Amino acid sequence: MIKKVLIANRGEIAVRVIRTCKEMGLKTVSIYSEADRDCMHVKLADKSVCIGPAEASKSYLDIPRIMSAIEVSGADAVHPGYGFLAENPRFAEIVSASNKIFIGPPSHVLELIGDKIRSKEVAKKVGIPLVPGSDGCVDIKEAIDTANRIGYPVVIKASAGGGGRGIRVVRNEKELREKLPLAIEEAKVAFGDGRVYIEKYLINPKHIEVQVLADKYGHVISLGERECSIQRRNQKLIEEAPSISISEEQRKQIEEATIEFCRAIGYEGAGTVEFLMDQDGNFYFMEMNGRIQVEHPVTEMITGIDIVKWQIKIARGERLNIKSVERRGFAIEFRINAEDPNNFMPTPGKIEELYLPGGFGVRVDTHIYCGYAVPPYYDSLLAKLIVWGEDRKSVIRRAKRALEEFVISGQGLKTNIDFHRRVISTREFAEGKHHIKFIEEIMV
Ligand code: MV4
Repeated sequence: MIKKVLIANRGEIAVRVIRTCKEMGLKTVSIYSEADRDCMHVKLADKSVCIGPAEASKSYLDIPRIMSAIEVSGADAVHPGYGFLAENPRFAEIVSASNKIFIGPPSHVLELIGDKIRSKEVAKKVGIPLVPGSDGCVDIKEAIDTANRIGYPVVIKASAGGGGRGIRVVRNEKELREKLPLAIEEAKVAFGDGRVYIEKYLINPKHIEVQVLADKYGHVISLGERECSIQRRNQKLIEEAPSISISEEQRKQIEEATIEFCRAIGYEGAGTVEFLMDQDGNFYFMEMNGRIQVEHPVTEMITGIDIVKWQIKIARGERLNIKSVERRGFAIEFRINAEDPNNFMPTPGKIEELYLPGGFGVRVDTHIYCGYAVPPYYDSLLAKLIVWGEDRKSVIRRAKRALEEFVISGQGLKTNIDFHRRVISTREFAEGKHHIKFIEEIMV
C-alpha cells in the first residue's frame, strides 16, 4: 500500500507529481535545499523537510539525507522525478531495502539500461536494428578495425554515458588514435567505467522515442512516439507527439520493437526507448530511459493518460488494465528556460512580472510565480508550455498564440520565449524537415 509519497526532486516536476498524488488521495512530502525554501513544491506538499545546503551534491543527490527525510516523515514511497537520483540503481536498491516503495523500475533494471553496451546486446538479441558499429566495448585495435569496416565518421560512446554525455565524433584514423584514450580516461573519471564502443556517425538524424508503461506482471503497452529533434547541446527544446515524419508502418515497427525490448529486460513502470532515424527513414535503437521524462506531457495530451498516476499504480502492484490507447490530435511542448537567447547562458533572477497563457488546448507545467527568485544552482527550466490541436497546422497556430500571451520578466532575467516563436515560424519546422542539428545549423 502507498499512503504517503516523498517527492525526491524540486521545480516543475515535483509540482507535477504532487498534483497527481493529491488527486489520488495520497499524502505528500517534499524535500528542499536551503536555496529552495520559497519553492512552490514546498508550499504545495502536506509536509516539507529541509535536507541540506544549495549544492545538489549535499541535498537532492545525497542519498543518506534523503533516506533520513523518508524516515522522519513516515513516507512509504518515493517518487524521484527526473534527473538527480531518478536512474540511480543504488538509490532504488536502498529505498527497497528499507521496505519503502521506489516509484520506478527495479534496481537491476536501472543497472541494465544504464549500461549501453548490455542494452544494445539485448536489443540485438530481440532483432532490433542497431547502427553499424563495434560488437561491445573496444580497445584501440578493435576501434580501428571497426572504423575501417564501417567507414568514417564514427562516434565513440561511453557505455556508462547516455543522453549525449560521453560522445565524441571522429573523422579519420589519426583522430581516432588521439581521441580514444581520452574518451576512455574521461569515461573512467566521469562514470567510474572506462568501457567505450564505436558506432557509425549518422548525419542529421531525427530523434524519436517511444513512451511505454509496463506492470509487474509482464504487460507492456506503448503510448506512442515523441519527436524530440529540436535540441541544442543535448538539451531538448521542443518535443511533439505524434511525429509527422514516420509512416503508420514505421510507427508499428518501432512500437513493436520497444515492447519487445521492455519484455526482454523485464521492464516495470513508465519508460522511454530512444531511436535515431537516418535520412533514409531507417530506425536504430539508442538506449532506454527509466524515468518520467520532461516531455511526458505531450503524450498525456494526445492519449488522455496521466503517466505519473500509472507510475504510482504500477508501483503499488496494480495491473495495467488499459485496453487500447486512443490517440487524438497533435501536441507540442516548449521548454521555457531562464537563459540568454543569444548565448544560451542561464540568467537567474527574480520574477517581477508573470502572465501565463491559457485557453482551450493549453497546459502550463511550472513552479514559478510572481516574486519567485530563480536560484542559480539548478537547471534553468522555468516552465513547460504544452499545446494541443486537432491537426499540426492548428497546434502550431495555437502555439504562436500561447507564446505571444506568455510574459515573464524581471531584473536580468531573460527567456527563450521569442526564440521558440522563431523556430516554429520556419518552413523546416512546418514541414517536419528539422533534425538534431537544426538549431546549430539553421537557427544561427
Ligand atoms: C548518435 C548520433 C549520431 N550517430 N549516434 C546523443 C544522445 C544519445 N542518446 C545519442 N546521441 C547521438 N547518438 C550515432 N551513431 C548523434 C547523437 C546526438 C543526438 C541524438 C539525439 C538528440 C540529440 C543529439 C545531439 C547530438 C548528438
